Amino acid sequence: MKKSAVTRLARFAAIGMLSLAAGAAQAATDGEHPGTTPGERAYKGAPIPEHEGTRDVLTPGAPPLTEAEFARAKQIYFERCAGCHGVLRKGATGKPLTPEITLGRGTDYLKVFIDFGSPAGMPSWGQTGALTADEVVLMAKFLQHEPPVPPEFGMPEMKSSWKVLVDPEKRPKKKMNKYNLDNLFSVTLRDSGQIALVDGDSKKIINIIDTGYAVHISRYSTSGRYLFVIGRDARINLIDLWMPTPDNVAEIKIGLEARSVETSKYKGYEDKLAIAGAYWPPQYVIMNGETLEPMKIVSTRGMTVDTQEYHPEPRVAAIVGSHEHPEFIVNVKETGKVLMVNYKDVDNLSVTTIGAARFLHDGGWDKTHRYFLTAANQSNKIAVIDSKNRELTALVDTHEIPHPGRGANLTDPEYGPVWVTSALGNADVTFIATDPEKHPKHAWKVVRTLQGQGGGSLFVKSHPNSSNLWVDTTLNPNPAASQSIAVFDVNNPDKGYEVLPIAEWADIKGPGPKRVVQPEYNKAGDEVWFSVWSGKDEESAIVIVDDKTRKLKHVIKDKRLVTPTGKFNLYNTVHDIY
Ligand code: DHE
Repeated sequence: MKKSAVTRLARFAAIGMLSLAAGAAQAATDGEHPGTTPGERAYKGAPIPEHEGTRDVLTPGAPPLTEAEFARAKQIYFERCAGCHGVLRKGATGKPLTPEITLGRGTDYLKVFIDFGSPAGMPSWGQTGALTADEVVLMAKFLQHEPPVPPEFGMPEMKSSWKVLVDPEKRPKKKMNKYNLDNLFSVTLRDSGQIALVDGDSKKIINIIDTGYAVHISRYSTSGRYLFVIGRDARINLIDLWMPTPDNVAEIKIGLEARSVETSKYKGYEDKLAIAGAYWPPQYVIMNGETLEPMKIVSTRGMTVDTQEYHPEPRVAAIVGSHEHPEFIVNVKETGKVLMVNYKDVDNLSVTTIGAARFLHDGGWDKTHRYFLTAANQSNKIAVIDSKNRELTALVDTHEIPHPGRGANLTDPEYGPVWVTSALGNADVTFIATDPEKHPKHAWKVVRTLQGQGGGSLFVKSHPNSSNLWVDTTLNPNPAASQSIAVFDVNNPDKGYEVLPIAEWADIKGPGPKRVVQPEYNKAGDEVWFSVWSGKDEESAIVIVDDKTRKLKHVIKDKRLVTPTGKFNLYNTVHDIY
């Protein structure tokens, strides 16, 4: 077949959301392979924004595809596969799928693989009905062609997407509302591409604000005045919390796909700068903290920490703002490198590159805010980065797929200050000692491993004013676990956990997975908020538990709360309290 470069400015058809309900509906025959639950499929195959203007190439020797078939296969790939295999199919948490591999395997082999998946975590797309038999064959053919390459997204594209909706000089000079902003919650409404601003005191929704597609996380400026929200489509919204009704004042797209945003926390730079990291193109962008004006774009392409091979698509994962230096600390997933980006001179950035371990994902600070503990989740390690001395302090081995979110800090009765993570791949709740001064013998070692309700955990949380450690099991295949929360007494960790029936307390009628996700404290540390995350067209809720009594305190239900997932309390997020 002659090589014809088929260049299209085709837009992807609007990509249907991979709603959790669809994931749950596929639950039927996951028996083919344990460990890849509908929830995990929804998690790893989360909605991917449309990628416009890819350069499509039909490859000699690969099975012929019509233009329409190629476009359909491309959409399925971005929607279901790119999260694990990467946009360029070079491999990430999933294996590489480039033509020099796939052409040799051929259609029949690839078909079986897509249909039945693998125990290593590749979902059984055919058997579970996520893909029809024809779509399985289509994908087996598509994977033998060169991967369509989305365009780069540089300064011209960013500037054309950048809007200042309210000029800084026209914004309020003082707070124009009566809300207790310290106890504000920004709630991700994932599948509606919005956030709900909720008053933590009254539990009332203050505003529902349009943000990016498949919105992901929120972070605040250090003064607590501004809220930054990033969508998976790499759109960032800047929200002014001083307005009579807080709302958008600026927005920008910093790529085609992204997950992380953070602001400058070092003294003298408060509210000055923001940073966002993209999955595609693989890059980070430093912006003006008041207007989102893009100032500096830096690609993360480069060599992997272990084999020192070039990787064309190292995606930017978690980003934290250093308290020790004017620096952003940037996780680069596929190369396994942590970049300490010094923003003192944005035009001449100095960056310290620390080799950690591949597949860096999420993470958070120890209680002193000096050490950044972050999961290299598909390497089953936690990297400990010393933000003061700018070095790798330790690589701590854990079991399958640690997933901390930002983790939880607490004082273990025997080992002193510890940072805790749970895991996607098992029931481990892992305590890593974090005090090299008073507990040098234990520092940076796993000192305690409790057993939670099971695998499929995404987030843990505690609070300095609490004696509880909360562990979700959002993606566990057993609804009894995915619809409840486990809570440990930090003063008596070996006593085991209590299970609270959070989804039952929400009292949501009708179908839907009702997954309980991400505990988040209020400012006082006496309430814990949980999302009860159901399908896009089903009812969801936020359940609030009294931290002392562990009894139900309040349920927020509102038809505007569409697929609530992450919740970010202003005071705790600004001060890195978890
Ligand atoms: Fe997230 C944090 C990436 C799927 C809810 N998620 C993060 C971070 C990264 C990330 C890199 C850390 C950001 C930071 O701290 O700067 N998430 C990804 C993915 O690549 C993945 C696996 C699949 C995808 O394609 O997006 C993914 N994430 C999900 C979900 O399906 C979740 C459960 C529901 C949703 O809203 O999409 C989800 N991720 C979250 C939440 C946080 C997060 C709530 C922030 C936790 C916190 O407390 O800071």
